[in-house]
Amino acid sequence: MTAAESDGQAHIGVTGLAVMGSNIARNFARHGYTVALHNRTVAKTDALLADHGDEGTFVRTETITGFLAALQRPRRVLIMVKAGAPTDAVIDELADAMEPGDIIIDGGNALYTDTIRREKALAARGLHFVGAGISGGEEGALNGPSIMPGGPAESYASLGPLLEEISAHVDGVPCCTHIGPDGSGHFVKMVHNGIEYADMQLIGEAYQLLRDALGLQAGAIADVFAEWNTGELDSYLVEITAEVLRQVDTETQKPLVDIIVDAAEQKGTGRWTVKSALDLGVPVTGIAEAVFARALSGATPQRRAGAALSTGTLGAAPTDAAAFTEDVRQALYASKIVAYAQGFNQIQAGSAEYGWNLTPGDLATIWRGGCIIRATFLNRIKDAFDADPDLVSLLAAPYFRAAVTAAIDSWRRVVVTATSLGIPVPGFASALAYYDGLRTERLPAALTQAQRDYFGAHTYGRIDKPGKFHTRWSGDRSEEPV
Ligand code: NBP
Repeated sequence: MTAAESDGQAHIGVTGLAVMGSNIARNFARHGYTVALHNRTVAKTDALLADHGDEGTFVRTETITGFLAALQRPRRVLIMVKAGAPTDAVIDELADAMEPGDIIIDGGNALYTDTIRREKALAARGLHFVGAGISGGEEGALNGPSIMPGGPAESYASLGPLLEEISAHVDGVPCCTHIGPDGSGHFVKMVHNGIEYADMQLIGEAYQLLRDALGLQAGAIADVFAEWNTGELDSYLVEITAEVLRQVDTETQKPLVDIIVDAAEQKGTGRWTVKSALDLGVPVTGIAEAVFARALSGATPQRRAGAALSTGTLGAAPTDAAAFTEDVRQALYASKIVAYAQGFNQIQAGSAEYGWNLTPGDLATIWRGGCIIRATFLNRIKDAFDADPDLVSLLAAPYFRAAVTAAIDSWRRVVVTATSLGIPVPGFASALAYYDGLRTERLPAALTQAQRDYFGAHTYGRIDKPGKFHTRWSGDRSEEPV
């Protein structure tokens, strides 16, 4: 049903009606909300109405003035346009025509520092700006995404019920909650995407090990992933991996995965996560390895040059396929726990840096449904943070500690086997190195500190007394307190 323009009856407006915006607008309408529609190119608005206008009550508008006039006050406008300059352009146009108390929601994949900047500028004009991370892609947008809204708590009172209603629900709990102030929603969405990169890389390594160490075909590997999806690895990404591996190319009759070019692309949120982690000083090695592994896959000239490089003497392939498959499953699970532990550490560090006061357990809750990294084990993460809201590492929580203890021997065997067969497993290996790094009582960082003091007088601490010290390396080598 299409209502007439300019009657101020729409509960919410959506501007930007490409894949995501259209589906979210339909999702609102299906939940009984009247939705004002706007898109720079009006043909998209009309296409949406022609195809889905009967799914609820929509208000067709052509101009920003008409769009805003169609909304109840305070106005709630969701922007779903391309991140970056297009988002700024739309915000500027809206803000000029909106009134204090109105709410602008950016549901795009904005960089969180842009969101901080925009929130500050709009708050100065009396407008509420909500940077909302939305995960779940096209399908989630229509049927229930995971929504991570940041911004003023005041605006959430008016906006939250709508967002919670259209979000995914798990055990009756919405996959949407107020994350925190200004850029926190987009920050959390960014780290979510980073974890997604790590998860996909680890799954890719498991696939490659089953393919190259055991010589399994895609269909057989699909069966393994389907089986894994019935246990502690139960997750959307493992589920779709089985489906993808089963897909046969209609032209060649070969597994589709064997036909697709092995160069992974990226849109940038993984890179943002790693850049932010570098600034915050948080070791997110799993995410970084995943971003670099994609870059390596696309480094065509270097890979061409590398094709002729020596393997050295390779080890023998595993003889017990079932045992090796179970080892890979354990390695995947343990590495995944590390990736999440690192991601949650980044969220805690971001929260401290920006004073957001985030609640990690809430994030585990809203990631259980709707989003790409939805997984059964997020319940365990939520339990861990419920038991200890200040948990410094997931790896220290009793459940995960026990899970990794059960997996550790398999994990080491997999990394050793992969290395001896010349199969690259940067995700598995770096996760194990991180784990061993946390465990090791004396790291070589003491030597690093001494070297830094030697060439740069950067000083060091001592294990036996407080304070900072410098050794006169180029003098008599006596030590002085600093
Ligand atoms: P796109 O990211 O492809 O953006 C297309 C939309 O942006 C169209 O409505 C287009 O209008 C509008 N637009 C552009 Br481009 N420049 C504009 C400008 N200067 N002024 C006004 N409108 C402009 O759409 P999408 O894939 O639906 O994604 C929307 C947002 O959601 C993005 O920020 C994306 O990163 C984020 N996101 C996407 C996914 C996903 O799975 N695709 C998931 C989660 C979040 P036009 O029709 O007139 O060209």
